[in-house]
Amino acid sequence: MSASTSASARIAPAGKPAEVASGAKRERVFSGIKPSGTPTLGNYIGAIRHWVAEQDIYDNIYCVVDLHAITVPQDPEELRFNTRQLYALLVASGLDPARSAIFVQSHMHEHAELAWVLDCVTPMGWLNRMTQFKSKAGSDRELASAGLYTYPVLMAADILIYHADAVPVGEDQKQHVELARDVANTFNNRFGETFVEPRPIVRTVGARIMSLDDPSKKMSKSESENSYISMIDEPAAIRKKIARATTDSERTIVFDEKRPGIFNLLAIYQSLTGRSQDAIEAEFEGKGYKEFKAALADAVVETLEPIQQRYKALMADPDGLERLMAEGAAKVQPTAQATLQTVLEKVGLR
Ligand code: ATP
Ligand code: LTN
Repeated sequence: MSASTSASARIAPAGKPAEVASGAKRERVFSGIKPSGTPTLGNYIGAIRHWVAEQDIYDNIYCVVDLHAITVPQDPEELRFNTRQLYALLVASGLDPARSAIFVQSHMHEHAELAWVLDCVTPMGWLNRMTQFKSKAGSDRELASAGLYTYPVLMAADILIYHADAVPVGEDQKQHVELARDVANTFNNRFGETFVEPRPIVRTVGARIMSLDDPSKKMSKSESENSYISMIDEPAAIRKKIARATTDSERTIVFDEKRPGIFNLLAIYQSLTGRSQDAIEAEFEGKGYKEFKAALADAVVETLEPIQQRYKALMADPDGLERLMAEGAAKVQPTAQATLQTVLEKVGLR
């Protein structure tokens, strides 16, 4: 049996098979997001909004990856809160628990078990090349956790355990998805066809939203508050952060990659309005940064306000939220269990 046909039943809600009208199987996508802080506009533009928009195209699995969050120190209370907050924000953004399986990684012990087996077939040389480890490990690499080092293998387990065909991510995660592909290939060569080799899906516009105060760095929820817009920032905070965002001393509002501050703000505007670069440049011809920043702030507020309202309603019903999380895990559990069992047998552990 080929890897793709050995994938167990498609993950689809009861009564809604994950098949398109033509009868063809939908491709399965898997992606994850860390509860390492409040998600940012970068997470929304680079990842979440695509997941939402493409729910009817794919067979979808989305995961709040709390095991990945603890690869760097987290306050336990904050982590518990951030996991629920992130789950609620995914649903509030439009990920629909009826059309997508949405669950919390640590609720599925199979991921960590598969990761151990995959750790044992992954050469250290591959991990040494991962650029995220280099940037997250800080100045003293000897002090970084072993979990941070093997992080991409756990990510490979997340993806491979569900036989995902594709992984929609921001630019920074492309290298990790390629590693997952290599790990799948290595395992298949050694033990026989088991895993699908997944491919990354990276969008060109908005795949890498940069920090507001240092446009040479990725906008990140683990950095200082003024560097990012969080998905729950109030309109006044959004306007203030955009007004303070780094630009340059030139005057024209044009897409010029050599001017990273204004380029980044224009990229955000382009992502949120869906307009072409030419149309945006024409809109702001002869206008100043102040007018452009006000228009950008309006676009951000307009995007986030309805999400924030739904988010508040979800957070006001903690039992309902727990129920959604449990149902999400129950949906994916049979597939994860079946894959792990197959792997244990192939390796000789069963
Ligand atoms: P941290 O900042 O804590 O390291 P992160 O936001 O980079 O976390 P995740 O929350 O796991 O990492 O990312 C979820 C998704 O959001 C990934 O697909 C990632 O590529 C995407 N993403 C994160 N930051 C950006 C950004 N600034 N621009 C575009 N996409 C992003
Ligand atoms: N490493 C990713 C989060 C992540 C993920 C995954 C993404 C963990 N497991 C599986 C896609 C598929 C990050 O840091 N953004």
